Amino acid sequence: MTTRLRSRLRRNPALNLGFWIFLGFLVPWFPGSFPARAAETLNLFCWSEYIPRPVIDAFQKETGIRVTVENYASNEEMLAKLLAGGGNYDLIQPSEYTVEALAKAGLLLPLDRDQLPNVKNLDPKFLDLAFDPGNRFSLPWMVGTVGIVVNTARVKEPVTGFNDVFNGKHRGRIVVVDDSRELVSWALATLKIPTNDLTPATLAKAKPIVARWLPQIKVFDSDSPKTALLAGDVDLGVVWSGEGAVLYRQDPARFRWVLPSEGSHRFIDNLAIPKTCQHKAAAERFMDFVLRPEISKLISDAFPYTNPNLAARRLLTAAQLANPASYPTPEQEKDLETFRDIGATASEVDAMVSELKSGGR
Ligand code: SPD
Repeated sequence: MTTRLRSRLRRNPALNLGFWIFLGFLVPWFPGSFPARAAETLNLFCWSEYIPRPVIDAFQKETGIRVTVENYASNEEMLAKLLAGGGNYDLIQPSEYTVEALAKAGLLLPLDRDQLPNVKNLDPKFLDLAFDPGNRFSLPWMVGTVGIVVNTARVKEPVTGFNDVFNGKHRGRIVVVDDSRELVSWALATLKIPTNDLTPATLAKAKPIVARWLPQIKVFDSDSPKTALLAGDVDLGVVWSGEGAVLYRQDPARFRWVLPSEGSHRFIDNLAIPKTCQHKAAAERFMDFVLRPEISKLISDAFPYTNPNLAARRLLTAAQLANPASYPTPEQEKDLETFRDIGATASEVDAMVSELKSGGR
């Protein structure tokens, strides 16, 4: 070392390697006194009431990755925000038909299976389905149905299907999820039209039925439709199965779960990485983290949908597995259809329901 360099180091300790080693030794003893390296981030964009806070906290603690969460209440809301840009979302939670639409439009990143060893825990029954062959872009989060919750203390007559809910006797005493595609699919079911046979012609047939039903509904709520039922504000609900399962768990004598006799469908909600993702490694790390059996069990404890993770399901109690809203019988499962992407008709469905809701004919 030249004499000039040695004297520069003496005058400017920041240039001295020994100084940095010493600083590195001090930092763990005085946390907070030194500026931290910017933490890695993961921006989640997910359905409300679907990812328990303790799961996010455990992930943050283990990985040091800072997680932000923004919620949505429908696939359509998520799509609109995603396409508008600016959200910086790293991981989204689309249902099957929305995975299909996003993948077709080239808006999802392919998953790196080497980063996802816990895929082995998933039930093959929920993998490699038509909406995402080979699960190139998505992995199942939770699976569910849409069914009827009856408050048996208030409704004494038998309720077996949509026609009983919307027969006019329960006007102003009904809560439903606020989802246009759902509403239209229920109307199609009463007409015995297959749920994916959605064209302008079948939509026109569903229209008068939806128009007759809408004024009977008191509450539209996709986030927490159980709340109106629990509060006694309504007597009947057409809700996500996980919501029905929470009510059944709370008071099985009071809240009955019914899969509509006209037909129901099965949704498969997934995790997927949008093309605009900025933190792919963190997104895949989260995906694999939630596929651990003990983490996935926490999700089932909080939000009792059908868990597609077989290893996690082995950790559930007999009572959890016997909840009729969480786990339909094999007999019931046989008849469950799954939504497919319906392309441009989707906006017609939305437009029709919005128009009817605002009093149009
Ligand atoms: N609170 C989570 C609700 C998830 C519902 N996803 C269902 C989509 C049906 N099209």
